[in-house]
Amino acid sequence: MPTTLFQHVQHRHGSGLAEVLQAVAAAAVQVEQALRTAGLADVLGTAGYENIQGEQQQKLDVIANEILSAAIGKLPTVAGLVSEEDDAPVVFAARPDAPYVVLFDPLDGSSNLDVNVNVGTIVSVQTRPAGTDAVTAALQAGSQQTAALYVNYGPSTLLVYTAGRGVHSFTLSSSEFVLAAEDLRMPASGPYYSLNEGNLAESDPAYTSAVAGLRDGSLTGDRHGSRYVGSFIADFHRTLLKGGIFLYPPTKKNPHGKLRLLYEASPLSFVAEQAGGAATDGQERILDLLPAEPHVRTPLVIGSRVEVSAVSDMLAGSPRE
Ligand code: AHM
Ligand code: MG
Repeated sequence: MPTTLFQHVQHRHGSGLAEVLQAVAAAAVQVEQALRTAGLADVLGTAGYENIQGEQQQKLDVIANEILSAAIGKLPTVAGLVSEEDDAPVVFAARPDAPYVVLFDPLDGSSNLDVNVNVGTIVSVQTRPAGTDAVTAALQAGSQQTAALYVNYGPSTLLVYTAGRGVHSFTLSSSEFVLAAEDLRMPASGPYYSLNEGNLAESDPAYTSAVAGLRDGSLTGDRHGSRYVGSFIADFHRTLLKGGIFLYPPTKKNPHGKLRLLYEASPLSFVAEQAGGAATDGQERILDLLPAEPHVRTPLVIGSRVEVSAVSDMLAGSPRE
């Protein structure tokens, strides 16, 4: 009998967390169904309004947000949630003492949907310290995360999670995620660098030097090829399995980087570290950053230990925004 996500999490981390991750997984199955028939159901394209971060919401962003928010909102163990698509955290006033808060990007990379490229759902689970409210609990450092999870909607739909004891991968088989691989390890170094090279001209020159060094082999001793999908989950998942490095530097347009700390950078940094990789904002470990507000952004350098360490050394002397 294949092992389900619920069984795996329950066995290793107990029923409380298993119920939360299972609710997310069940919501992801619904999102996957919406994505699979998107071209037929008139749900591609923009919804006609922007989220609080000034980005065009796609119709499927809105649909995925509703599906995840409803599933998580039903859990008696969840005190509040933070979604990329909501202006403010949602606090469940009826259960201020519930143990968990859940932070998520319902559909990351959604601007790629019209061209049928992989998209993802990214989730972070924090435990509420006794005596704190849900918003304070949501604003803890990433090092305090109880669990991190992402779903990669692609040729196969995969769910990858960590709750601090390794990284495990599940494949969607009809309506259930079943265990595909336990204890994934990110190679110590790998063949690819991944970033939007169009942004380099308006980034810190130290990033240009680091990328040149990755390309010509002078940074780590190995030459790196280029891979960039422009959908974070697709670029991260490749980096997890094959090794290498993903970078989203600060730019003129996004002086603090583009990716959001709490529900993009932080959960994937937890996964990366649990798989033997590393993640930094160029100066500090991502998991040590303390968010000032729910939608805060961060520069991100994430991937194999060798590449992240070499790029960090190169960035160490560069000025901070
Ligand atoms: P989104 O959360 O609005 O979808 O934006 C995040 C996405 C990531 O998936 C991806 O890594 C990045 O934006 C790509 O940005 P760019 O198009 O600037 O390269
Ligand atoms: Mg996103």
